[in-house]
Amino acid sequence: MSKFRTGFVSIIGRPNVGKSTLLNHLVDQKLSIVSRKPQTTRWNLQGIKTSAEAQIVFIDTPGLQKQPKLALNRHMNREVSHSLEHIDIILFVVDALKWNELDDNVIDILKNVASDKLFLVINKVDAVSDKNQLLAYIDTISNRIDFKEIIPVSALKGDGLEGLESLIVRELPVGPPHFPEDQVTDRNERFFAAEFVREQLILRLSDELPYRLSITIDEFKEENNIVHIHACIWVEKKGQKSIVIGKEGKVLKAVGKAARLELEKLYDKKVNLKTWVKVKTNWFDSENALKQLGYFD
Ligand SMILES: Nc1nc2c(ncn2[C@@H]2O[C@H](COP(=O)(O)OP(=O)(O)O)[C@@H](O)[C@H]2O)c(=O)[nH]1
Ligand SMILES: [Mg+2]
Repeated sequence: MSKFRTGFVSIIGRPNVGKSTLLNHLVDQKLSIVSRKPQTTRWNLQGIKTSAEAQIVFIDTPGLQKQPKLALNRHMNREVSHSLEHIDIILFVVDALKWNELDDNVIDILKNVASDKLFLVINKVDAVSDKNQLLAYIDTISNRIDFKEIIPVSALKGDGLEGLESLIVRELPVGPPHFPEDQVTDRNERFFAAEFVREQLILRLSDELPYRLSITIDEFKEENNIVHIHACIWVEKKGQKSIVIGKEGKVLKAVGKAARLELEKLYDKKVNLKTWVKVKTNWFDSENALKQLGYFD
């Protein structure tokens, strides 16, 4: 136990590079919701992995947002800045195939971080056929900023993750664990109820609408081994309400069913999930409404 290592590892990058997929595979559990659409992750989320030799607390963060004019986007960028405080290692995740100006913005932020804390994680290498191209890509990035380690991985397939983990453990300070060994996250069951409902909406609704949704959990109680959940879906306009409900309630029904199945897996209990849709005008650009919807807890 004397050589036990413990530390915090933040996962940073622009939207869609695979940060949440990486967190889920590193902790062997689906905690963070994943989609091909930006803005899927809105909150920092800790995933805790404890082994005989170390406890690593991974922090998944929202993708860095450009020009944060809206209060919601400002909130997401604040989450990213917080995740850089009191951190032992930062994983800067990039997509092996695509670089864009948002990656440049992430580099600007990371320039203030000591390079011995910085790992460059090149994700989605499963999708790269020309490995020489990959080497050139890595070269270009490492000419711009120094990294302690550079690790190509496929978060989706799990390739390279064991190596990544052992490099991380090597860098962590010696110290006792911060969390009980069976704890996998800092978030409570309520949080996942809201997130898993939001994930199903993101998957089913066309591109713009998911950004206009937020979920609150108005009731959460366990009785006779069944978890009873009341989830409210907040939209900003009446028209959006009918889209979320769908013809004859089809969309909402499908969302409720799929989210329930995911939650039953996570909790390992039966779930009774009820959903409502309500309108709150312009919620995503009001600090006050964001507070009411739980964004500053
Ligand atoms: N081919 C491939 N796709 C991936 C990989 N990791 C993530 N993705 C996909 O990239 C998209 C964005 O993933 P997500 O984890 O939500 O990215 P985030 O916005 O950075 O958290 C999803 O469609 C994932 O399935 C990978 O290693 N290989
Ligand atoms: Mg994410």
